[in-house]
Amino acid sequence: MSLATVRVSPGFEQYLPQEYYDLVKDSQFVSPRKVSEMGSFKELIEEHPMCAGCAMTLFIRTMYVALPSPENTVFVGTAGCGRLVLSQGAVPFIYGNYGDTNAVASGLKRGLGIRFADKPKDVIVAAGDGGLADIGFSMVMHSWFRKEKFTTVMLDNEVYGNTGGQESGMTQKGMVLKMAPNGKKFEKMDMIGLAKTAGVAYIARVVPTNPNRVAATIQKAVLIAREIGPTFVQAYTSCNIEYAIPTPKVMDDAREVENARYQFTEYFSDDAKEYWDNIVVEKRKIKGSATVE
Ligand SMILES: Cc1ncc(C[n+]2csc(CCOP(=O)(O)OP(=O)(O)O)c2C)c(N)n1
Ligand code: SF4
Repeated sequence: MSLATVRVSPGFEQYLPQEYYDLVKDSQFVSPRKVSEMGSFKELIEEHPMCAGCAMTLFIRTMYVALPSPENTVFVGTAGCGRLVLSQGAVPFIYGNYGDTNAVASGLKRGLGIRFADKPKDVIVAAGDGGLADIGFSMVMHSWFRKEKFTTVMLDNEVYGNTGGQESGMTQKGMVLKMAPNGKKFEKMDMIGLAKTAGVAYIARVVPTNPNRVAATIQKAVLIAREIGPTFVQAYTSCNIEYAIPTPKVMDDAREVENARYQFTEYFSDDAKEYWDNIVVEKRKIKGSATVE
């Protein structure tokens, strides 16, 4: 998609639903928006069929607001709860078979690079922990080892939520779930350690307790993937249904988990760090310049 696709042809404004009009006139398609402005402009996602209070929706919504160039972004998702939101967003979405996301994204990113050599196209895989750490594990690892330039976002609810509560590799040891009644026997997988081993350029672990931090993390991940190499964001997005978290307590749970074992962590490879430091310096220069207002 390009901005020309969403722009309203002159004379057609009166025939468009207000919703669409708002999207093309007052959304992040038009200008970059801040998380604090969420709710004051037409977002790229509005309604979704996920469970009330699901933290994954908050995370995905924040991710949408953070996109550096939504009109030049394609999401790749798969079976699992996240695609229920992603397939309804105003950003192109491709459904990879369960487990295939990172292979699909590899081909897509390379193809877009050939077709649109003159402008960057961002590809983001967003899928569950089951889709990425279990069934898609080999595709994920090989896309990292091959240094494919796209972002992988793990929506880590530590369970197979969409299919009713099986344990995943990312479930904590000892956890009893509906379909793991004896408790999980193995440790939670260290995907961050594996990402480091595979040479991922930027890696972050984040909880949606701090939306500005989520947005900053996604922006870093997308921009570094654009220029340097693969990036990985592991996000705690609790499943209030399978973990029996009362809806009003979802954010309390997120804070508790964050404090106990899911602290914000980020890691840059040397070239990613150099690239990012330059971006920060350039941004400061623009802010400090008397001529740019
Ligand atoms: C090849 C294939 N195997 C299994 C399934 C069934 N399936 C659909 S969603 C899902 C689990 C999703 O769990 P996860 O990836 O952790 O995402 P969540 O729903 O928890 O967000 C499974 C096993 C499928 N659709 N395709
Ligand atoms: S099953 Fe869990 S992860 Fe899926 S939408 Fe419901 S609360 Fe969210």
